[in-house]
This record gives sequence, C-alpha cells and structure tokens, in this order.
Amino acid sequence: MATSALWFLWLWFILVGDVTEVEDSRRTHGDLYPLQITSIKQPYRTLYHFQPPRNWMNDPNAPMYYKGYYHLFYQYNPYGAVWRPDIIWAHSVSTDLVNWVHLDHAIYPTETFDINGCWSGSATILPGNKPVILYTGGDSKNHQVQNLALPVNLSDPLLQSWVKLPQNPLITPINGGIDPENFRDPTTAWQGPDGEWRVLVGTQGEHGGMAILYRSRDFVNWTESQYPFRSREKTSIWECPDFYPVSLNTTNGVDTSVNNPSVKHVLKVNFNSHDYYTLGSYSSYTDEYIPDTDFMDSDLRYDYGKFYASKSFFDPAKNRRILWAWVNESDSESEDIKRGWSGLQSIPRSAWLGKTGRQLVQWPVEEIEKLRINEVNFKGENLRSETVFEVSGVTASQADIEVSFELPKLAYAELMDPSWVDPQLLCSDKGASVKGGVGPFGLLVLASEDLKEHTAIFFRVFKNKDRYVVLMCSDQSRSSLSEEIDKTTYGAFVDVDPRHENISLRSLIDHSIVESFGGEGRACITARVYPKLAIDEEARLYAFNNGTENVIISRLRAWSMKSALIY
Ligand code: DQQ
Repeated sequence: MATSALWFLWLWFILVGDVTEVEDSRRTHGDLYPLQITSIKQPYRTLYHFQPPRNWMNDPNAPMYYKGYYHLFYQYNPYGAVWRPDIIWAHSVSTDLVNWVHLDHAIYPTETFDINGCWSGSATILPGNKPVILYTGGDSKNHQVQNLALPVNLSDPLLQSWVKLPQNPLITPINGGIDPENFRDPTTAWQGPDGEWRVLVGTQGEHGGMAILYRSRDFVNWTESQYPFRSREKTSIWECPDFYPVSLNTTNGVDTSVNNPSVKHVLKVNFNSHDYYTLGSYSSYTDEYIPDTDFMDSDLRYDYGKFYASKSFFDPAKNRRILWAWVNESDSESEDIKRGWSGLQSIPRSAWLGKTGRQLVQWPVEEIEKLRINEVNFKGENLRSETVFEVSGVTASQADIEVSFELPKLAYAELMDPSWVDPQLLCSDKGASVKGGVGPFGLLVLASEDLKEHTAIFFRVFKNKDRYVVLMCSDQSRSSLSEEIDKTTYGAFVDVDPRHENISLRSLIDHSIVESFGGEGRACITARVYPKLAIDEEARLYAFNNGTENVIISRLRAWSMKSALIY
C-alpha cells in the first residue's frame, strides 16, 4: 500500500473512527484440538476464576472498559496446554468482571511484523472513546517490535474484529543498546500536557532491566526519549511494565494521563518471577520518574505468591483502578498436558494508595461478592492456644472467607532477629506446625478431614524493640499428598500494628487456587494447590492457633461461592 494510503487509513480512524472500509485481515483462527479432557476428572479447574475452556493461557492483555463491556485479552496457545512463541491474543468480554463470554481470537500472527508471535501489550483509549492496542510482534527475523491494532468497527461494543495498521512495526529495536530479542510489552500510553503520547517498552540493557520511553504526536511515529526508567540495582529484563497515577487523597482510581499534585505514580515491572512496584514522582515536563525507594530496597510486590505479568486499567464506569494477573500452575507440565489446560487469571482487584502513602492496597472487586451464598458467621470466639476447630456449613472447595483476629495479649511474642529480613524464608522455617508465642494462627483451607492435607494461611507476631512485626504466610507444604508439586511456602510482612487494630484475613478459595489478602489488602499471597483428598465436597475449612497466647476471632464470615458463568 502506498504511504499516502496508509496515512489516509490512520487519519480516517482519528477523524471518523471507523475502519470498516479496510479489508479485515481476520480469518478463522480456531483451536486446533477440540476439548479432549472429558474423560478425566477435573478437580482442579476453577469455577469462579477466569479460565479459557482448554489449552494454555498466560498474561492478561489490554484490559479495558468500552461501551458497557469489560474486555480481557490474554496470551493463549490454541494448540495445547504449554506455552509456545507463536502465541496469540484470545478475547473475552464481561459486563461485571465475574461472568465472561469467550469471543473469537482477536490478534494472531499474520504479517511479517508478528509472524512469530503476538506477545503482550496494552490498550489506550484515544480521545473520542477510540480504543487502540499496542502489542509486541515477533517479526520474521525473530526481533521483537511494537505494533498497533485498531478495532474494525467502533460501534460494536464487543470490539470483535481488529485490523493491524499497515505501517507496522511502529517501534523497532534499532538502537545499538537494545537487545532485539528482549524488547517487549508496551504499556497503556498516557498523554502529557504538550499533547504528546508516551509509552514504555520493557527491555534489558547493559545495566539490567529497564523500560524505554517513546513519545509520539500521532500514535504512529514514535521517538525514543533520552530518559529510560531503570532501577539502581541490576535486575533481569523488565517484562510487562505498567505505569499509572494513584490518588493521594481518595481510594478512587485515576485515568492514566492524569498528573497533578494530588497523585503519585506507580511503576510496576516483572522480573525474577514476581511483579514488583515502586511509588514515586513523575514529571510530565522532563519525563523523569523518581522512585521514593528503589525496587530492591523496598521489595514491594503486588502479591508475594504466584501472580505474574499483571496489567491494570482505569475503569471509568466505577472510577477505580483494577489490576489482575496470570496465575500459573505449580504442578508438572505433563499433568497440564494430561488435563488439557494450564493457567488462570486472578480475581480482578481494585488498587489504591494506602493511608501511609508507602504502599498500595488491593481488594477483590466488589462484583465478586454477588457469588456469595449461604453465609456462616460468628463473633467473639476464643481461639485458644493449640486448638483447631472446624468452620462448617460452607462449601470449602469454593468459598470466600473474611476473618478478623484480636490479640488480647502480646506478652509472649517471639523476639525478632534482625537477620530475618526475608519473610518467605521465615515462613518456610517457621511453618504452620512450628509452635510460637503469638501465632501461628489463621485458617487451614482445602483441608482433608484428618488434616493430612491442608494449606495454612496464618500470621505470627514478633516483637522488635518497641514495636511489633506481623508476618503473613501461605504454607503449601502439606497441601497435597502428591509429591510432584512445587509446594513453596510464601510470606510477607504486613504493615499492621496489632496493639491498635485487629489482624484481618480474606481468602478466596476456588478448587486449586487460594488468593489471600492480609491486613485489609496490605499484603496479598496467591497459591496454587492440588489436594488428593480435600477435593470438592471432601474439602474442609478450619481455624487454628498454634501459639502460646490465646487469640479471639472477633468476627468470621464465610460464604460458599456460586460458579461464575464463563462460556
Ligand atoms: N509473556 C509474554 C511476553 C511477556 C511474558 C509472552 C511475560 O510478552 O514478556 O507470552 O509473562
């Protein structure tokens, strides 16, 4: 196509907003293998977390709200239950972030600029409510390049068809320093006061992981800015960067282009198998981002368990920032292949800046509560030292539990050793069965009746000079009789002062996933577990206290969860 015709296409989209005239490059790109899993019992499939019907999924891509629908695109392998480089974008929509409808695949390799795979990317809503997607293509030389896709028909709220801009690729790793095989995952773009768009692309330079900033007036021609975002310390490649403002004064979300004295900025990147973030200040004039504390010094993570390649978006329908992530399996690839699927999405979480201004707080979106049925609740129950009791009346394999613990006495809190800086290590050294002073206390979920299998989500309180340190753990070491599973114990410190507030825990349990929120969302830990005994109606729920001090359950509410409609 001649250059002038390409410009006409782009101009047409900007001015008129509909590219139905352009030939739709979409072709049927269905799953090659039909569902082959009917004869296998499926105790580990989740029933209210998002999963495709079969095959492999990983990163959420380009979440957005458009004309009444939430859109989730995601990395998907239509050919089986393992990842492969020529991955594509599958697409589902929802009106409530709970129930989902799968649509035709949205973006898949067709052109030289993405023939080796359509990797992660993000949506930006351009003025006039026009969504566009920037994504990474693996080109014919296996270089990673950034491409633009546009909806074919803006009057279709389901955005079912996408067309790739013929000018693609728009951003290529032409600069000497950029490794062409590690240059990917463009963010949602934001617009500066000068009207120019900015976007970050993750990569790895000689100083380690970083994100390169590009600027553009028209979203087509991008130039590299001289200020990459990087960390003081060397990290591996930064995948899936995300950059957005959070309000200093309210729990409401803020649109991605907002920058004024009432916001701080969040930079989230993935490395070392985790989603780390920093909070900091960003100048739209110089494009410099100055983190309050460096990645390696703060160890701030969205989640201290299994939670990777998250994406966030601003939801204008409810004025909130929502984020979610891919939750990988913990069992073997051969099990995934046998089952016919691998991977799921976390429950979408609202995220905002905590009161201290030093960390984010996350909480499952309120819509998920409509799945709650058959509430069980009690108040003021004494959880005596070295006791376990069953919380009956809920479907323990598919439940939502909120519990709040009051600690009347802290006298026997163990002394904190200054060398205990790694909460994950501390949790694995001091698992749920290791007796303590104040704690361990918490929940045993997906537990068998004889307790041979259980996943323990619990707290321990330590004394550190004149203050207390609260450790939250998710201990998978006894989660399954099966040996072939990664049962790593996870841990996080929670910023709660037990002298002045109760310690709260919420856990979302869905057959093979346990998503836990400690201290009202100040620390989150997600785990995957595959019990052999504690499945379906055989699963039980218990509260336990393995410490010397009594603990009071000031309130416990638990619900069975209905299944979401995901088809
Ligand atoms: N997954 C995608 C990449 C991204 C990685 C490929 C993160 O774009 O860097 O499936 O999980």
